[in-house]
Amino acid sequence: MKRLIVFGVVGAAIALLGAACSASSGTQTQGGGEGTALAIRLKELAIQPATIQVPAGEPVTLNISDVGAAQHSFAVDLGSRVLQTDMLNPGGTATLELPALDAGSYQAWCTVPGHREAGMQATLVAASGNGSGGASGNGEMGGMGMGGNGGSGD
Ligand SMILES: [Cu+2]
Repeated sequence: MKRLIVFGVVGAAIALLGAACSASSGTQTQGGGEGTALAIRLKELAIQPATIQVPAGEPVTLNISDVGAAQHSFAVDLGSRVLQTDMLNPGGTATLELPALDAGSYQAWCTVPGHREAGMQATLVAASGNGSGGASGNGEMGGMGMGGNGGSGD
């Protein structure tokens, strides 16, 4: 009879261990890295959106993609320094990690010579305070001037 009891205790202990193990391994909390990520598109002589709105005071990740037919890049002047991506090929992507910014406006542009002057620029606006709703989707540009000048000169 004693042996039966011992086995019973051991068995219970093993069962408890098993339960503890499976419980601990099954209890993975998803530590979602909080943070803001924005998609930026580069194309022939435009950065979209032309006004890039980010929250002030927290890091922001910009996911930049070249959706055009030529090489582009993305640079932003943060005042103390300029951050920029590598030159992107058509279809290429890059990630730019912005530090926490003071509220204000920052200039962004494409570093390819002539592109900024031709309108390939944007304003990055850092604003404090979330939930200033009213996202009015007026991003449509009327008539995109189809530049007829085949731009591969020189
Ligand atoms: Cu460009």
